[in-house]
Amino acid sequence: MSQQGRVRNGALRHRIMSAEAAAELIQPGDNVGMSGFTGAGYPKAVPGALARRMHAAHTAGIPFKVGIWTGASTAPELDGALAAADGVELRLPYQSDPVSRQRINDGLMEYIDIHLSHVAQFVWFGFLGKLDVAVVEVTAILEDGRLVPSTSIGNNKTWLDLADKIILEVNSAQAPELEGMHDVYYGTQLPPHRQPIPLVRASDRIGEPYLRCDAAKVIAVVETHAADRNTKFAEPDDNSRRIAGHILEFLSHEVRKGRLLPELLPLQSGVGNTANAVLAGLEGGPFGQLTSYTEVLQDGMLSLMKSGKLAFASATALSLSDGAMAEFKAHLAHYHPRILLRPQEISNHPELIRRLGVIAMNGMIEADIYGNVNSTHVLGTQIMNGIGGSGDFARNAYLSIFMTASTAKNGMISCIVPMVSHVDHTEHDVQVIVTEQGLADLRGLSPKQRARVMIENCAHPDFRPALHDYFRRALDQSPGKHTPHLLREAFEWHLKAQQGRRMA
Ligand code: 0RQ
Repeated sequence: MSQQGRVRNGALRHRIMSAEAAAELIQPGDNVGMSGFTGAGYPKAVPGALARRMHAAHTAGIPFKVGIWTGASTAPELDGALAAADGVELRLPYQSDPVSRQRINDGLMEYIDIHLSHVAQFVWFGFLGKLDVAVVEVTAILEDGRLVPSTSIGNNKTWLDLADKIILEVNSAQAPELEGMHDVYYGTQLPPHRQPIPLVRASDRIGEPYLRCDAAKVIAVVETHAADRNTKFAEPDDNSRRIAGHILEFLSHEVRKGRLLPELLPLQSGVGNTANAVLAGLEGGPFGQLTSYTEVLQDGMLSLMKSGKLAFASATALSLSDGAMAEFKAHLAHYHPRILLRPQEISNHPELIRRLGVIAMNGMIEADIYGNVNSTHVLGTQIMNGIGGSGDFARNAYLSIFMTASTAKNGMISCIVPMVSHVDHTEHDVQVIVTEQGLADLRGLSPKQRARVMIENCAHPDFRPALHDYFRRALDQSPGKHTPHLLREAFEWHLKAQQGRRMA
């Protein structure tokens, strides 16, 4: 398709301009809703032009910052460039950019880490203030002004509906065949008028393949030709392979017990190398006709689909390495009918996750002996990425599994601790914890029963004696015997780690 062929609406063709000219239309103090979800479908040109404008303003002594709202993480061209330009007053929801992370942890940038399913409705409810500008990447603009979405949908529907002004980036590097792979649901109402969402299988189509867009609000159209972030994955290491093995064994056990069918239930998988290794493990596993109801479709899912093990995947983003994207483009006829991309308020919707009975598998920083999970903060105060969609899935899943290697920082830090230094998922939302050491099935266990299983099955042997000793003394000395703790000691555990001293 020619670039001309991608902007098929006559009126919008007249609004084509450079990224620099489009960035001039964003004002200091604006809240800007940008497309993008885990490095897929983010605008490639306007953020950089905006960052250059901010640099120039700052050099002239003029303050220039905006609020940046997205679907989830983006890429250096967006988050990295704007953070480096000191141009972000407040960022939400999930991000994983090293420059932004540093600025947030240095106290130079505000960050609101909210559940991904909450973002759209919080904006509709008016909880986050006014959305001034939407900057949204699309694959094409149809003659009637509707938009063919890109490799992610994220919060784009909400940004387009609610922003005063819209800037569209039309990216001719995105495969034109993405057309038809999206399902944009327009039936969401505000309470008290909400109706059930009519989705009962991961593969159900409930909406439209296009994003609606009021052409009168479009102030600029920018043409780009740039690939998404190359989300590379490492070959699974020993720890990831062992974690994957424990999960597969557990799922097989659940099938034998009659608590899962051989095709399991729709899978959700978090981001990162461990999650990717678990998916790779499923490829060699006994299960077939799998489905996925997830937010991110990454390399592992695509190869599961290629091998025929995964029959269908619903997500909000196609977040692939360059190699996997080439495979996807080369075999579009195979993948097209097997994948649907939806707005994140639907991919992560608690009602749907509960109804479908999703099996959620997410990474974590640490878990405590009672099963509380920290997904976001290193040693209690430093943000790593954010909660992302892990909470949407964990609380509402049929089975909620969290995984990590048992130690971090070359074995210096135990990822199983007496009390988490920050809590994202409470013990009530966590059923299974897995490390390379083993798996703790916490279902039906009281806190004290959980503690013993967590230490024996999941903690690294180097740290087991210290954890057993803590638990024994807590049982003896804690004023409450339901969830025994030695409060000062629980926090000293993390202080020692902060000081680089080994806890055991
Ligand atoms: O630090 O990068 O400086 O070496 O944390 O750890 O082992 O590389 O783990 O890539 O699987 O990510 C929780 C961050 C795990 C991820 C998290 C240090 C470790 C390293 C990363 P370095 P690994 P992974 C769907 C679901 C929240 C969002 C989510 C995440 C770095 O899974 O962001 O689940 N989850 N979304 O050294 C000190 C510990 C540590 C530690 C690890 N106990 N103490 N440092 N680290 N454990 C996707 C979306 O929602 C979009």
